[in-house]
Amino acid sequence: MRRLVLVLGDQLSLSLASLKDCPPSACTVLMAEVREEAGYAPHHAKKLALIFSAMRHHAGELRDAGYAVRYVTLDDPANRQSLASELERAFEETGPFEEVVLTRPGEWRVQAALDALRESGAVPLTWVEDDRFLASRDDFARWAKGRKQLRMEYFYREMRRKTELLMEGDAPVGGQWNFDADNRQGWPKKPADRPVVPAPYGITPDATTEAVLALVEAQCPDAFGVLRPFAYAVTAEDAERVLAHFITTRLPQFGAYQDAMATGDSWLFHSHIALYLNIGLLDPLACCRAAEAAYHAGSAPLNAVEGFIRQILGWREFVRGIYWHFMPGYDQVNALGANRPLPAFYWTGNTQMTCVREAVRSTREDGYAHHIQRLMVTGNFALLAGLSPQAVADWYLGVYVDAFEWVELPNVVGMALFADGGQLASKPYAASGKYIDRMSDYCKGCAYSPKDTLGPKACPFNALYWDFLERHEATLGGNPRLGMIYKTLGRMDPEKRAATRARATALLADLDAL
Ligand code: FAD
Ligand code: DLZ
Ligand code: SF4
Repeated sequence: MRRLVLVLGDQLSLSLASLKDCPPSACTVLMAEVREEAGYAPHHAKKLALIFSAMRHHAGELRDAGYAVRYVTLDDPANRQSLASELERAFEETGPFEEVVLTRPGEWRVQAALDALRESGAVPLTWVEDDRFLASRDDFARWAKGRKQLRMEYFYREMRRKTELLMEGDAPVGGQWNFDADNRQGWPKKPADRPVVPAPYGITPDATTEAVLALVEAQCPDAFGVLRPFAYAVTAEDAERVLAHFITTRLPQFGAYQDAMATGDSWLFHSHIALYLNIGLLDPLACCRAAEAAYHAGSAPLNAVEGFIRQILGWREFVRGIYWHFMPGYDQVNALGANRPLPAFYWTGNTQMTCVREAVRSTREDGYAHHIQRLMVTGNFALLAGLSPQAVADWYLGVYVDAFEWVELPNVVGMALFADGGQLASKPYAASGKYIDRMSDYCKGCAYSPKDTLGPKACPFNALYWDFLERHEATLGGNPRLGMIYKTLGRMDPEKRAATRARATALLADLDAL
């Protein structure tokens, strides 16, 4: 039986579900670079290059494995420029096929478009589940059923038991599920106190990548961000090297400095592997096992290893579950009624706020900022300033090389903006400039002062923070996790409170001036 398999740009695993049980001799693989995918979000130029180059390398590996691969490039004049129309064209031109099989896509949008093609009768399409996740969509639905609240911590414990990662029988290694209390070191203010950060592991582009870089320059000249130098891995083999480099050089300090932020360096002790996990070049369980092995070998401490494993086994799987549980509709949530447009500095980095400028700088340069920059700087600012969740989500979906809606959307509307009203998080991650000052060295060189709330040089985060709490008191005031902070607000001198409100109103009236 001849099978046509469409392999998407984030399905670059040789063991992909739709290729299983089908000998290469009976299988034609279709891969297509299309404008619809290149244009549905304002993608970073490096993200376009990453996807196209990784797709081309993967096509080569599939051919080496014996598959017939029909590969359509972005600039092919016959390209109809959408996944559905390229699937239909391949079905007509290279058939006959008895079946067309697809591994379920990561995004609801793509699934809906291909379902519409199936329902039109043009292509006999069959879906198979994507088994590259440790919890299937059904597993998550079973776990979620009947629960009043969906909280990552409880999901994570089940995943630890299921995978037996860091377990001693029924108990977690070290007697605790979570070592976050040890993972909150800020970036030392004095240079002499700072740890040495290993340089990130870079890959020199080969001829295929160079051709793709030229293609992106020619075909997508207005793409956001800086394309060159390009040093990301585009093959599974090189992605494995990036992972191995992280495990030996960065993992030991990953925990301690996980939340720290440093001027000039967004990479710090993070792993920089989300992009590879999300397109199929790395396997999540293998990444967790590699970290666990480092702990057992005595080369990385438990707080670092548990923290790293929790991000992948816990957060990554949990947000995917949340996405499919609440889609469609989760992309339209707006529980706090936020509707301001995105200030231009999200794109340009042109702001006097050092923390935001730094986060946007690395975002523009590399399509990367680490989690706390995404959550507590650009995300926190968007939350406090009441920026439209949909505008903010569009930005995050475009600008990061690892951004795919199934992981981006819950992190943005659920974690950063509380726009889902608490379906993902138990409270908003709102913070004043004090938090950013504690965790970073940003404030020392900033035009604003983190210690002040009032006056032209006062950190904008401060007045916006109190104003946010006041504005949303009716919705958030009863949240037990915010009890202390609402008590402090209640005790604030009425004159100071009115002045803070006035300062916030003035800031909100002209965000672009910050
Ligand atoms: P590390 O800090 O080294 O963490 C290790 C791995 O854990 C990551 O590679 C990632 O796979 C996983 N991980 C960590 N935190 C999360 C999380 N909250 N959700 C899911 N997986 C997690 N991650 C994406 O992969 N794509 C996105 O589009 C994305 N958008 C985000 C938007 C916002 C507003 C926030 C707050 C977070 C977002 N994240 C996203 C999660 C996280 O910030 C990135 O996974 C991480 O910064 C990627 O860098 P890293 O590989 O160095 O991660
Ligand atoms: C992100 C992306 C881009 C930029 N381009 C393509 C493409 O041309 N062809 C393709 O098959 N996939 C691409 N992708 C990845 C898809 O957007 C991704 O598969 C869907 O969003 C489903 O997760
Ligand atoms: Fe950011 Fe405020 Fe610190 Fe400036 S003072 S870096 S705006 S937190």
